[in-house]
Amino acid sequence: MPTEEALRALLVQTIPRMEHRERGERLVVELERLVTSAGPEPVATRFYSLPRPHPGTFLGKGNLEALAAAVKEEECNLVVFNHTLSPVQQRNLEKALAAKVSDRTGVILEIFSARAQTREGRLQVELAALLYQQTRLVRTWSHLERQKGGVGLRGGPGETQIEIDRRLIRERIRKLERSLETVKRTRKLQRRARQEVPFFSAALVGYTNAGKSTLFNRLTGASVLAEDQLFATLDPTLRRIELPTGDRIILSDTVGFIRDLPHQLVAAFRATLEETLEADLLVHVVDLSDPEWEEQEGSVMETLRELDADGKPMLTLYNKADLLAPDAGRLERVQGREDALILSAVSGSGIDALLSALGRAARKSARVIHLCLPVTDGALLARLSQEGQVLERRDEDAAIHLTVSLTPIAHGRLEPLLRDYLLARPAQR
Ligand SMILES: Nc1nc2c(ncn2[C@@H]2O[C@H](COP(=O)(O)OP(=O)(O)OP(=O)(O)O)[C@@H](O)[C@H]2O)c(=O)[nH]1
Ligand SMILES: [Mg+2]
Repeated sequence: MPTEEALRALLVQTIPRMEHRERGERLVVELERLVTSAGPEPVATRFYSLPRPHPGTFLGKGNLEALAAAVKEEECNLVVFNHTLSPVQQRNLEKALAAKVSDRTGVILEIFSARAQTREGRLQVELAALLYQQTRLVRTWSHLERQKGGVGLRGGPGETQIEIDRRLIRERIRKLERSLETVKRTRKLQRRARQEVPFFSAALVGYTNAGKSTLFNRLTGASVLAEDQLFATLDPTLRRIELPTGDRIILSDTVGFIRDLPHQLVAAFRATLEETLEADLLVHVVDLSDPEWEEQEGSVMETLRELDADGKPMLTLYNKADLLAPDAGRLERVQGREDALILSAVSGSGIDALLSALGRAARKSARVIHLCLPVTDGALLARLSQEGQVLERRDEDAAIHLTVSLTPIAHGRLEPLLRDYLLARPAQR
């Protein structure tokens, strides 16, 4: 068994007919980056024209022979299919090719398991890997072994070993689900605490590598890992920022999406994603410089639909404009779209317009109320300035006139306490 550093990967892309080669090549660019992000070195690619996958070996006989020869010729010990393989196909291919075989989901799981930082993240990734593993009991190349607490499957298990492994996996899944429940309960408490925060919240979402973290860092002055790697970010991060208008908002950065996101991953990450998506506004970052930008934008929308977050207010950012020629056709295509901006997180062009748009969105959602409080009610005054933003204050002998901006959530919470003091409009001097 080769060590991880020595993994040389041969990539396989099938296309319905050879005329589709161009699209196939674009899809392989993404697979190459996925494989590199996971560790192995992609050394070569082979395209096969395949109208329909073969149930047993995915590729038909002729193509399989050609692939086996390519594996030898390129001295590869790992073959990665840019498709979903059934457990049976994966096993048969490993035999026929005398190399490790992985599909796209396997690669994505590898990256996630290497990246997960928080306890919840690690539990979710392990759960996703086990749900995937449960159906096949063939390792991709290292996961479960590398993970602390993994069940440590041995390669090429015999029948009885498979039975034992199945049981171990089932037990481990149950245990993980219980641990995740505990973590989730804790997070729920934290979330309630967060909802006390009186600020408008915006969540960055988008395809992996679109530039979310780069933008997040530019806007918040944080230094979240931003890299030319797929799934650089895994765990959500939140920061408070103050807009030039003085409006304060909460911005979050989170895991990127990818086309055909393995459903085990969506399921495992559902809780985290849903929580992030509870924001008042989704800021969808699209890499306009990527030839696949439209497909990527579409698959993000699809994932949002799966998570029931597609109805949320959304601002779309067409990023990496600095990489496009000023007369690029796609700039024209997105120019003037409603609720959309063209910008560059790296050069900074368009950032001012983004800040204004965020300010407008924050103000639009805010409830501005006018109050006349008795000076004796210090406690209520304190809560108002804690949970809202006091825009105006005028002190009189026995009363304080206030204009306060509240988020819808804070408004709902404070409304019963304020009822007696509300004014329809600011009091006249
Ligand atoms: N030229 C250019 N490069 C950019 C721009 N924005 C981001 N990048 C680059 O794109 C790569 C990915 O950026 P990230 O910010 O890590 O992307 P992300 O969306 O957070 O990606 P994940 O966390 O992997 O989902 C990095 O190499 C950035 O430097 C931009 O406006 N112009
Ligand atoms: Mg990121």
